[in-house]
Amino acid sequence: MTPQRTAIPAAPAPFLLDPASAALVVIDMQRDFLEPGGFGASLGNDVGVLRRTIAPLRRVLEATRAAGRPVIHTREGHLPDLSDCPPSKLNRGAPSARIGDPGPNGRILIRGEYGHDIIDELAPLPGEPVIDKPGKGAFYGTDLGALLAEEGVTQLIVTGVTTEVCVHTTVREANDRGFECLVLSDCVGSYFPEFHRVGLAMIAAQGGIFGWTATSSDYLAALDASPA
Ligand code: TIU
Repeated sequence: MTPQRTAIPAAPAPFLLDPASAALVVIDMQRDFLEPGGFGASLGNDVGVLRRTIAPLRRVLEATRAAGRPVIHTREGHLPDLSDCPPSKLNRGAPSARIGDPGPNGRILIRGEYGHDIIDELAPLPGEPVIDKPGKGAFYGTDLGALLAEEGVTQLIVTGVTTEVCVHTTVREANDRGFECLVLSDCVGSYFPEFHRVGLAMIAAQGGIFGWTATSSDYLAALDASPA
């Protein structure tokens, strides 16, 4: 049977949503990136600029849950003994605190610490998968690919932070694995407005070289219009 698809206005062309094959991916909406004293702040960033993503993402999360479609959360972080953190990542740059150092929300970017977890506003529901990843991409070193295959997912609705780092890396990984990725422009954010703008443009350039971009309101309207 041909799947029922709903066209979402998108760049560079409409995205044909097949709700039965789509999953929402929420990338790294962790205190470590969005709240003071965490990894993002240690790198010298103004973490407050990411907060505009929270309200639209919450609406997307609730609507996707209500439509009965899978929601997958990811978290970037490392084991307490740092055995999964390559020295190249640990020693890079001149941050105010390094991965594993103590901070106000616990050790920076370490699994199990308060700062590593997802912000309260977007907390996963019981049963929603949370993929812990050591890298920027959500496929590298995780079982995300197997999980999506099990669920019959071929389309990813991509949200989270940051646009040009973990969102981009994940979209590139997913695109090479054959997934159709729709990135929701107001539900992704960067510490750098210019990187955000260009990061989105890069996804949709050259006929959609990595995927599509659309607003969350256009995604929500399509979800509403889709057959149950
Ligand atoms: N620094 C930065 O912009 N991002 C990251 O290190 N990780 C994610 O994007 N999640």
